[in-house]
Amino acid sequence: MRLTRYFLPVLKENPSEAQIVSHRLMLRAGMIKQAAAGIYSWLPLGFKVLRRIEDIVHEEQARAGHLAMQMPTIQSADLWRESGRYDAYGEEMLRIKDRGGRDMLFTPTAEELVTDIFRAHVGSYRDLPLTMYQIQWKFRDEIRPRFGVMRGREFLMKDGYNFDLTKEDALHAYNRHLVSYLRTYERMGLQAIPMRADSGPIGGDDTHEFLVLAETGESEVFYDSAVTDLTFGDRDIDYDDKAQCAAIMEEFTRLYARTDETHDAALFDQIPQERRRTARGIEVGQIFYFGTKYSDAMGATVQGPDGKSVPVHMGSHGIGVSRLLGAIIEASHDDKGIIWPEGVTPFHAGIVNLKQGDAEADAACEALYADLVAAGLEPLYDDRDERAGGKFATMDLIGLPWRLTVGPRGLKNGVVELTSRRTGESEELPPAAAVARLSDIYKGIV
Ligand code: P5A
Repeated sequence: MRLTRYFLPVLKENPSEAQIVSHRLMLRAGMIKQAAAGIYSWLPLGFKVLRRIEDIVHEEQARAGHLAMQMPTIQSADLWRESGRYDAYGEEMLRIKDRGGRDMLFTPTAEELVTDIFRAHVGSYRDLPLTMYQIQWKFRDEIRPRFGVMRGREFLMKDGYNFDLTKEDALHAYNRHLVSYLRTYERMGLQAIPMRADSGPIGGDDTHEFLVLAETGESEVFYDSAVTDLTFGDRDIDYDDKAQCAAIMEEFTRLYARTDETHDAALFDQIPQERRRTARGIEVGQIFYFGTKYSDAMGATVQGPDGKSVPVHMGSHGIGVSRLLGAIIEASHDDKGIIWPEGVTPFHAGIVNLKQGDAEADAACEALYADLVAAGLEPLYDDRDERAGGKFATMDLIGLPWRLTVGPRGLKNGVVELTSRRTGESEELPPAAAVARLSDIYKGIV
């Protein structure tokens, strides 16, 4: 992409309405624009990152054997009356009437709708286990929408639902989700710690939230500092292997890590003092096992191996897809702007032409651009007729992890400069070597 053809409405000044750095940077980098309180338009740069996050979520869900599907945003109130949540959900639910006077709503979550699909089509234990998920816009009329995409009213969620014959199978689905989420967040350059939490309006007793530690986080958390030493890394996972998933679950939830809702001061005090941590975190996901809560209420049963009809065991599992942009920026920025992890960056590298209009510099940039594209990478070429300082400031603000700087002086020696956004370190390389280096960096990511 060439910057002169792109839509990147960067702001020079700090927007006064933004209280936290991720909100400020998303507005300044021209990623989002508020449409109404807690409701945002996603401009091209923001939308690109959103898509990258969705892609990672889809890939990891597929790996875990979960099936992608899509349910509508507008639902009939009738299903929600069956589960009892139409009244219970309260003011957070956006209620709508259609022209026939029928009660409708904008989905805040989709346990009822997916259970309705299940009961219509599945009758036998032989069709289990089944996990379906979607990535879909949700609406929750939050009392205090704030911090940009972090607490929106309209927000994008990955929501998955498992159906199993037994509690044991459903707990395997729970563990499988935990494992797949650990992988998902690590690919985005995040450490998200599973913490014991409260289930709220979704229900059930077993639930973990995934928290990214950040001073601006809305949740107060208590944990044993040893949990931050755990990394998922590049493990070979067989998602059907119950014992393997259970072992990983145990490894990542053994140590004390809880949100304030489930905090137990007496237990916490048993951790050696130097490892006790109280901090703040951003909730980027939550998994639930709620047994037969919805299948009982809505009559979602299957015939078991003995011919008897039994309600299915269920759980639901969410990832805050749009919130993740905020969480990633909170975790990865400096005073110049965003620093995207390679896994989610909107463009893989920026090309800065120090002397636009100079025949040699222009030709070198065009050649670099073509070579990067041929290597399967997506560059953003700043081809504006602007001074170098302004170009660098834009690249730093929008946070591409790698920058190639091309100017007449370097070209005279046959080199361009490759700079890491994270460390600020630069290296002079012949253009072909720079392309090879970037291909190498993105191997396994692109
Ligand atoms: C699980 C999937 C559920 O709704 N039902 C379907 C379950 N869980 S949840 O914890 O309530 O939401 C899942 C994730 O969505 C994000 N989230 C939000 N993101 C932005 N703005 C909001 N107002 C908002 N509310 C929830 C969180 O990341 C949460 O973990």
